[in-house]
Amino acid sequence: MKLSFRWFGTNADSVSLKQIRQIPGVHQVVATLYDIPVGETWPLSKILNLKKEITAAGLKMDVIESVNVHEDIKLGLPSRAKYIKNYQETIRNLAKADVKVICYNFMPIFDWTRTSLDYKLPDGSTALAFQRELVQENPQELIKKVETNNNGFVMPGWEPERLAKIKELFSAYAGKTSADLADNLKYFLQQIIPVCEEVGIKMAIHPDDPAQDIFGLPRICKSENDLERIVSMVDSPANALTICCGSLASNPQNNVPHILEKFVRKNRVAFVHARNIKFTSKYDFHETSHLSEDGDLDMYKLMKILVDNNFTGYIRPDHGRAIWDEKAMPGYGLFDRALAEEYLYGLIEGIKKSK
Ligand SMILES: [Mn+2]
Repeated sequence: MKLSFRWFGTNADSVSLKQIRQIPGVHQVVATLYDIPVGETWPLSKILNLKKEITAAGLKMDVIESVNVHEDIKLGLPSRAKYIKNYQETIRNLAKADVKVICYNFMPIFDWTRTSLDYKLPDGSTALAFQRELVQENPQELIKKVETNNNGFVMPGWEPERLAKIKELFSAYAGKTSADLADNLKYFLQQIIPVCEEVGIKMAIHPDDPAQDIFGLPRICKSENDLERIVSMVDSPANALTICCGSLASNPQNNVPHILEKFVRKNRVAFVHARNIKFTSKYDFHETSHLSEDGDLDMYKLMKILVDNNFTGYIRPDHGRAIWDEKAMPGYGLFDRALAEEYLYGLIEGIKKSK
């Protein structure tokens, strides 16, 4: 199992590669190219430059998160042909840079959604939080809130170009059902998984975050049954999952350890996001430190499943709290995520050595 750290690039991230290199036990950067419009092919030269930068810092770039999927693919529009062709090309280019895993998601319009980016915890730190009643009707309020609370960083999935088109996108999804969205995912996977098999890359779909319905949009990656349906759409180890523990836990019906174990045993987990959350009501929650004692997930249990099943894929801490007055993109500061890395490392070493 390889510990990794998400990094948005020199111009977009407050954390440097040098700092990541100094987190004990971390040798992998989960990287992205932030400046390429969704749907365009990632140019090989840019990918190789990114790899060069990361390698020069003494780190590896086996995982990319995310290569976003164009809305026309999710909507199943005729124009998807062009975007799928670009996606196939991007997969081939990433393989040329020895990338092994591509994390992506298939959520309509929004990437991850929270209703607060600075929820105060008793120790004075802040975390991301979610209140279900705020995502039922009009998304404009929430968009305004996210735009004014992002510490000046552009957050993944909340790019201004994307948000500007929100009304248009909502009308494009009007009348679309979960079954339509699932058909479009299946079609997409049928087109790209053969390319992945050919070049040795695994696609790892990220669950809907939160794993609940928002704004009446179809969502198809929220539960054990959803994940089962997705892995069977194309029966190949290249059609894999990102088990984001915190995302899946946000659906109170999900038994996260059971889900993790099930799909690890099927060899369909390529990437794990470790994150802890705490429920404040049936559907509302806030994120916490990664410790079992701070949240509702037992992190020891999750790590034990990975160690016991000889998981050889990649794992990273997910969102961290804002602590020690750090100014960073909400959820993606250095300090709390570095603490999480050491906690995960300690759990993994302890479990391995007590065998
Ligand atoms: Mn995640």
